[in-house]
Amino acid sequence: MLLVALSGWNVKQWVERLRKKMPGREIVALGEPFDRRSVHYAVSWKHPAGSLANLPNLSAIFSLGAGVDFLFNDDRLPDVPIYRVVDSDLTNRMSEYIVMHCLMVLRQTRRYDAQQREKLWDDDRFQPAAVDVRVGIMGMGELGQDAAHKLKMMGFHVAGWSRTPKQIDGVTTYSGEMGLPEFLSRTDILVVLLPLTPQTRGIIDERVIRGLAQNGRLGKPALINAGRGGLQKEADILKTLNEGVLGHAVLDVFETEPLPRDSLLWTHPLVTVTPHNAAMSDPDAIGALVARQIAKLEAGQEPDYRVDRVRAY
Ligand code: NDP
Ligand code: OXD
Repeated sequence: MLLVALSGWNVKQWVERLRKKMPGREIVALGEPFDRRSVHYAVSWKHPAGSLANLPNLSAIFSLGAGVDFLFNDDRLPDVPIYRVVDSDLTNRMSEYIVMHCLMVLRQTRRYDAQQREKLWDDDRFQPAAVDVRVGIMGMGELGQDAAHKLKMMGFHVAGWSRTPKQIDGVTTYSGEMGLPEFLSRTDILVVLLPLTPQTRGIIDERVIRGLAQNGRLGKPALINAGRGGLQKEADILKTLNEGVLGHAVLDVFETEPLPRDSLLWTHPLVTVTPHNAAMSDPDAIGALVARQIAKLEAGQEPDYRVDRVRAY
């Protein structure tokens, strides 16, 4: 039996979707009556803490998202393998978001929107080209590497920062705490695609923002965070924007979601807010992935995209 344990998503729709992908399999939603001994697999998106405990025959948990930080908030999470989402549709959507916002920062669309509202024809029409601008990506995994590739195609100079060293064609790479200062100092647009772990929580702080290049063709550096809100210190982002250290922040994720109505980020002229939809997963693709993963397990093979519980991503 497959247990569907979700919060904030339409569980009925997910049960129906998964039943279509796996006809004949018993699928039950958390909240309905079921025999806890019959559950072999669970799918989760922000399941209520403790709800996956006491399932004696559970053999795997499938996250319905790429990020798995929510799972580790559950201190009664069963000690079984966890698999996450890696999906080309999701990856493409994230790269669309990153490339679009890098281009919008490059071409100063906020400035022209404001000028249009004022009916102002600006004679200072100079625009730097992508080849004049250095993008730095924190997190060079599935999403970071695809975004790097597509940004390079647009002409940007791209560097990446990760936990372990990497060699990626045409991308300058840095790793670890030691590599961070040099990576930041050559970055005009900082793109954050890290997972939220105990090591990365709060990493986008004043120190990191002040480390960004102040000598770039854009004038001030920009920040784009589409990883997780817990990576950023919003007070530090506001402070550095107000002090003129940071030129623009594009934020898809927030310390608290939904972003509270009284957050100063909503109305700040140098902040772009999107509602955690940089890369919404296509539910059908994710349902099909879960079905393929279970089929692999039952054929005696190891499913893909296993989460390392020690690294927590
Ligand atoms: P991956 O696990 O494939 O990549 C993670 C990258 O982060 C790796 O390069 C890893 O380094 C690096 N990393 C992890 N910890 C550290 C650290 N302490 N220091 C430096 N680098 C570190 O993840 P994905 O690319 O698939 O996804 C990234 C995140 O994007 C997800 O965890 C999720 O939070 C977020 N996301 C957001 C969405 C949205 O709509 N806003 C949608 C989907 C995902 P190494 O390569 O050395 O292991
Ligand atoms: C994810 C997300 O992690 O949508 O998949 O944030």
